[in-house]
Amino acid sequence: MVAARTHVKLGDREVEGATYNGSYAGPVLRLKPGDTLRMHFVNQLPQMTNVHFHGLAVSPKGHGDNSMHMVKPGETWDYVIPIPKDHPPGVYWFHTHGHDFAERQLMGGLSGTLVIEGFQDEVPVTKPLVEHLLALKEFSVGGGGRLNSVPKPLNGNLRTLNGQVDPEIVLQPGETQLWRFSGQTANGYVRLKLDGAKLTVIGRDARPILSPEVVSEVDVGPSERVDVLVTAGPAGLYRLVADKTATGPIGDQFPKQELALVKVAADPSRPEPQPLGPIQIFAPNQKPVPVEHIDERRLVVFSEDPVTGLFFINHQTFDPHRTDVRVPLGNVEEWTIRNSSEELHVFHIHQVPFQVVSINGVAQPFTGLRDTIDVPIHGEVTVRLAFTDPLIVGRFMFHCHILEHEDKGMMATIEVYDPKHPDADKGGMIMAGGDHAH
Ligand SMILES: [Cu+2]
Repeated sequence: MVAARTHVKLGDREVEGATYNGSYAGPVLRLKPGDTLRMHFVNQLPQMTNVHFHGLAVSPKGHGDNSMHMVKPGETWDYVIPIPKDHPPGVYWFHTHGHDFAERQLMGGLSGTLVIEGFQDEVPVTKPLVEHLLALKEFSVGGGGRLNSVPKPLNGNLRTLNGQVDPEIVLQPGETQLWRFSGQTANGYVRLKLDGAKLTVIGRDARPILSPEVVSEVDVGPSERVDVLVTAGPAGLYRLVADKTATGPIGDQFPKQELALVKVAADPSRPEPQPLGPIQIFAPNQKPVPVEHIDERRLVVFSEDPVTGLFFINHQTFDPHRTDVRVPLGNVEEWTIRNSSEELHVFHIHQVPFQVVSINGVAQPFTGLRDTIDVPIHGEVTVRLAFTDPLIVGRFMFHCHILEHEDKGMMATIEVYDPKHPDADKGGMIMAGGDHAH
């Protein structure tokens, strides 16, 4: 997979992007549990970059999902990611995780969708349905589309679906399709709405949710994935839009924009749509985190300084050489993420899916594990994390997934160590180098 500067056509705009294999929407990787992903990565960009595999519960060490390792311009790196046999299936994604330029590199195009097959087996009613993978991306047209321009103002951002401006999606009257959105935006919230139709949310962050929700709109925040069932009404043209939304008084504004034209028309060449049966879910990995004992409780405070433009976790900006949290393997922990600012933040931790226990003190029913969660303005979210899988031993990060915030400091490091072998491997602390640096 080659990261390079690329001329990209977005609708009628010609921009200079940064892409994987020349494609603004990025390649789609399809894997099965038990597979090993081997990626020979070539950095032809004029700056450092790397690849993070968002949401995967895999090793953060060495050539694994090692976001600490930077690939310098002109260098290569071989990612080897064994996917456990019992890894939850679903939609994941991969993207640049270079600090402090992740925002502009991702806006330039550096991301793609990664599917671990098997979701349709866990939600059998979806098996015969047409599946669309729909990557939401945004491009800053304000900076003239240049790779290194800081992507402001957000108001000028162009949101695309699979790298296309206002593409067409076709269904037959009465047909139900599985639309699998991934929020591959750097900062942007997308409030999805489809003319005259309800959306049935059946999955979040790769996994099926245990109680599907029928909604008239659904927010897909930065890095979140949402699987929805859409049933077409009578023949006609409909609009899928990103409705107006905002992230708070000092946050970002997102104006309404059309995302796709949805064309409903009979198609005699395809089978007649059948009514959808009951939604049953068989997801063996969708279990709450066991709570016989909580080994540690931690407070993670997201704050910012509007004067300096810096963003903090527990009053510090990111330092890759500092280890902020050390967790012995085997711990089950409860973290309270507090937002003491006037805008939304999105908590994400690498390697470890978590259970959302409460939001602003209100207990949350268990509907499924997540790898991202919005933290409300001046509010807090408590999550429960099981650091019990020996595979995740090593150093990795947790951060706000609004990449502007991450780049400006809102990221911290965590080390999960094996108390039986505390010095066996510090894991992942390689900040530069190529094939010969290990
Ligand atoms: Cu944030």
